Amino acid sequence: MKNEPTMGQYFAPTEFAKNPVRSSPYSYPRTMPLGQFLFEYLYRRGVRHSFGIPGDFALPTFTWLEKSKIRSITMTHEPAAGFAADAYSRINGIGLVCVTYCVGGLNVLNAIAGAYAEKSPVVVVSGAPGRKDREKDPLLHHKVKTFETQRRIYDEVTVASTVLLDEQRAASEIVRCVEACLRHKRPVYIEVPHDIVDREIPVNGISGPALEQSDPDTLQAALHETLCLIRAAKKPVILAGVELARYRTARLVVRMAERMKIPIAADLLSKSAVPENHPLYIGVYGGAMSSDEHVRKYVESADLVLMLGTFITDMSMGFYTAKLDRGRTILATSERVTVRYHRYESIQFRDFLELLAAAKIKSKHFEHPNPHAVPLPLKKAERSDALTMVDVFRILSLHLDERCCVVADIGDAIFGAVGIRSARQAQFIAPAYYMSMGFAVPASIGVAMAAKKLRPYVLVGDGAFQMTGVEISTIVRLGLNPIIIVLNNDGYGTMRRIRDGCFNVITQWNYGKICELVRGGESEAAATKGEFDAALSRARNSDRVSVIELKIPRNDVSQQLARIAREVRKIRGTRPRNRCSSQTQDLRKV
Ligand SMILES: Cc1ncc(C[n+]2csc(CCOP(=O)(O)OP(=O)(O)O)c2C)c(N)n1
Ligand SMILES: [Mg+2]
Repeated sequence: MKNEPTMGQYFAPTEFAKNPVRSSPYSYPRTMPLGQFLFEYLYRRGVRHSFGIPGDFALPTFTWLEKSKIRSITMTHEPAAGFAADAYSRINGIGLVCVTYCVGGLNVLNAIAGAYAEKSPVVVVSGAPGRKDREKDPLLHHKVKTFETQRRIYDEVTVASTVLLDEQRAASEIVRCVEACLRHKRPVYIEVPHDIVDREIPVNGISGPALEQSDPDTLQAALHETLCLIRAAKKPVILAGVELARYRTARLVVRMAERMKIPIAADLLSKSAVPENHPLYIGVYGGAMSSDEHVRKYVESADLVLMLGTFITDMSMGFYTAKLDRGRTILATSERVTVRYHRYESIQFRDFLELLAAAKIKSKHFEHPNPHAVPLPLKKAERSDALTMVDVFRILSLHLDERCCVVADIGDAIFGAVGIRSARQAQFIAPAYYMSMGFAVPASIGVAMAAKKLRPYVLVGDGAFQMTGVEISTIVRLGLNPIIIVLNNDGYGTMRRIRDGCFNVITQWNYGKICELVRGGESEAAATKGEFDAALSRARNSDRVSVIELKIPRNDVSQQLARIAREVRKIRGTRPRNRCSSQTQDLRKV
């Protein structure tokens, strides 16, 4: 039964993350040191690892972290800690980043903004100046404008925030923030003044917020209208969104699809949320960015599109190339259910999906539009062919199975990854909406920590690698073994496709040398299909981190990027020009 679709470790949240609102019975003493309570509570709610960098204002907090059962991982730079915590949270159901005031907190902000945008439940704990330090508003190191600056900035990228200046309310504030994180699947901010963290705070009698419930009449009305449309539809399709992964509801949707025989497509952000080797799975839909024309045609000709947990973004809709008519869509998310032109509020996402999955509907007729979607094996005769981006994803697909998690960075790594389809279900993680470069290498640490049995396969462009690739240093220290594939196309290839200029030139590195620098792992380069295939086989058999540099012809891109860049050029009215490379740039203006 090796090829049976599995939901894998990706869908196995820790015990407490499974139960997002109600805490299990647990009695606290009457008082506890704040730092001890903070990390004990986070541990109870599912946090097992923390990513970050200390600083003087945060040292007392880090000391409590070290004493707790949560493992603290020091990274090379805060942005990387944020990306690692984000990836960890996506898999584990909640994650933690610990930093110092402003220099650390603001450094990690971009990653937390991405976690907010893509619904990833990260708790940010920041050390801070003490209550005493704040009297008379002195100029203290790391302070930007006021002592409130960092929290106010974080209000824009979190669903709850607090500064723990009041011992009496500290425990309930911690609980409020952590529960908001779990409920909304979005980051929260907890600021811990260094002179408060050791103090005893009252902790007895704290309780989580009440469980939110659906309004029964609204729920029934939404369900009734939905079921009428499904019954009438001849060719419905499910667009499985990322919230199915966040709210652990993918199984419900797969069960419903199986009973009604409705095919399932994913989008770029939700890729792998439902098993890609399931017989009802048809591929990634995203207008011009779809994995293939079959899935695009199928979704666009469907008479009903059930968008379940879907984020409708310019990226997932292929830069406005998606053709989905509101009059034939149902959009159910954690925020509301919209059936064609009717909006239903006050419905819990899970309640709606549970009823939908249990509904009695006659099976539809379904013919798979592309039943042979898995890649063809590599032929002997083609092994010496030069490697192109199309081959990269095909060859990688041949090596993937249920123990792999592809972690894609921004650039052609993510666009091309739309087309990855392996015979056996692999997981996929990428910042496919917020699109921040530098995600993948640090995120692989979060993946490895959250799901020990998953091996990360990192796809990263040379530009993105230069941002956070040095995090291999942490990977080596932790003894992790991701396979890091650097797509070296001599600069910012994605930007070049839209508009070229010397701003797309970066320094050519000797990428393989990174292993010498960090004193661990092994590296090799590949320029042909056969070399890449062999390098992947060697890396898979190694228990150390492997860096494989792929020499990609400068102007070669995946089909998805070629299509998308064409659309962006149309929208923005630009034309690609071919002016500079790291070889031709002669530093004219220096
Ligand atoms: C943090 C950040 N800075 C800038 C960008 C804009 N951007 C998107 S793709 C890209 C180039 C990526 O280059 P590389 O990693 O080499 O991948 P390639 O496009 O060559 O495949 C840039 C600069 C971004 N998305 N994120
Ligand atoms: Mg590049």
